[in-house]
Amino acid sequence: MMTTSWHERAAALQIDGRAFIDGQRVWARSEQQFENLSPIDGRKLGMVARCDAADANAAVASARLAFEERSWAGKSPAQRKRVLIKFADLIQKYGPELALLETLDMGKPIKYSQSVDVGATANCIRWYGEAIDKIYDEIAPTAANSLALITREPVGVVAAIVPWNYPMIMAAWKIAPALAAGNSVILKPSEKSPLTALRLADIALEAGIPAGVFNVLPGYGHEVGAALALHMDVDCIGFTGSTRVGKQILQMAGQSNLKRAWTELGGKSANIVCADCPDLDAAVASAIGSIYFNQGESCNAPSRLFVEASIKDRFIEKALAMMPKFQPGDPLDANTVMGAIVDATQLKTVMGYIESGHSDGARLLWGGRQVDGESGGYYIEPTLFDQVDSTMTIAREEIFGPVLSVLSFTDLKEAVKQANATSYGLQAAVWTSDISKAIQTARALRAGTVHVNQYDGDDITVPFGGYKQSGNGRDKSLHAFDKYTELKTTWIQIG
Ligand code: TXE
Repeated sequence: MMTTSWHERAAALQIDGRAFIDGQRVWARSEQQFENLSPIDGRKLGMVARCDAADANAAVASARLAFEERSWAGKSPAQRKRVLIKFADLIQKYGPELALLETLDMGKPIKYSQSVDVGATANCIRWYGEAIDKIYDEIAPTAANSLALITREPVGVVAAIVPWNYPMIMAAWKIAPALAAGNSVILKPSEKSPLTALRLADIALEAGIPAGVFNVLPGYGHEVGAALALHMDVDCIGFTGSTRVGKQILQMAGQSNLKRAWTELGGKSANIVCADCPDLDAAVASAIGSIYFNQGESCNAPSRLFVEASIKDRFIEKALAMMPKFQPGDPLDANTVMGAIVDATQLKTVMGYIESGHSDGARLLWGGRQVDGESGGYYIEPTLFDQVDSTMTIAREEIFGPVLSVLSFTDLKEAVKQANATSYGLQAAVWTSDISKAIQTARALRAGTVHVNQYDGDDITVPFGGYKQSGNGRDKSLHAFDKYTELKTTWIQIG
């Protein structure tokens, strides 16, 4: 029996662009809408509610009421655990639909929407659900005539503002620990990729999350996003996006009620391959696979490759042999491994950086051109520049596209110094057979995550976040609870 192609499923898909407030799908109070186009071929996916301050007020009021009435925070840890596990199970049940929406919205290959994004989203929500009745509070070692309890309490109403590169995963990293801790949550997806966030709201309600506890407000950042960041009744904001907007978020938190503000921002991660690399083929496969995964639209993409001069020619030769595999293709084709750039703006930004690589004197070894999709859309060849130096724009600024800059070094200390010399500090890697060199280099690299002889270390159990202007706080792991809870000390007089 012929399976229905993803194109046929897309054609049959019904898109609901309404917001989700107080347990119901509603259009914006202003009745304003925006057109949601797919980067695959520019097709119109549907109209989406363009929420603004009035909708933010309604969502915050509903979230606050739910929190005050303790319809969620008042449930036992075991009850909240069961609901979040059910939420995760339903995400997997609706996985194919969610994967299709994600690919249509932002252009990533359906192969990965299915095999990475759906699973990572469900696993994140399940993991935090399972953690709820495993985390204990404390009793402090105080004098015998008193009892001091140290307890974690939900912070209250949490706003989560997320980007377009991994819409569901970035949302799950925020809403899962926030909901697990008993908060009410308002999610603002990127205007470039609102659809899966809206479907997650429907699914959360089906799982048993009470009305008001989880709301989704699609719309523009400077409108409904800013309304949430400035809102006097939002207690905490979790933001993932550009460093530029992250700075605005922190300012708005200060201008309003000094809400807790946590930011996961940009990156320009360095991948350092020494001549004594234990497996050169593995280093090449990792470097190339990691930068072109998700069209290079990953904040932790290893976009600066430092290769020791004595092995650089061999490295480059092996890398060039891999490049054809990442030629962009139809994201709805199950064999495609690199899809569309999210929109015309991002395509123009990336092409601008490629132009600067030429003008700064870097040597283009592969790609560098826009590719026309069969019926429009936004595609760029996997691009590799050699003879890059750290003064060049493509070595200093985050491109957020399929562009790799190759630099060479003879002195590892100098390579580490250059690796640390950007405003970012999200991730880094070092490849060497010498364990002492690996540990010393990992300690010297100013980054929130350092990989040794790999780049794809990833697990919900480890914290994710950056040094310097890559943000503050951490997503994932039990450490994420620190962002969405308050610590309370309760003294009790004894006798
Ligand atoms: O970011 P933007 P984008 C970074 C990535 C890149 C950027 C790409 O490195 O720099 O994010 O995502 C909303 N008030 N990361 O272009 O423009 C906007 O609507 C309130 C790092 O989407 O910053 C969207 O929902 N909100 C990360 C969100 O902010 C505003 C992983 C992000 O938009 C706003 C993923 C405003 N004034 C991407 N303006 C990591 N480090 O983990 C915009 N928004």
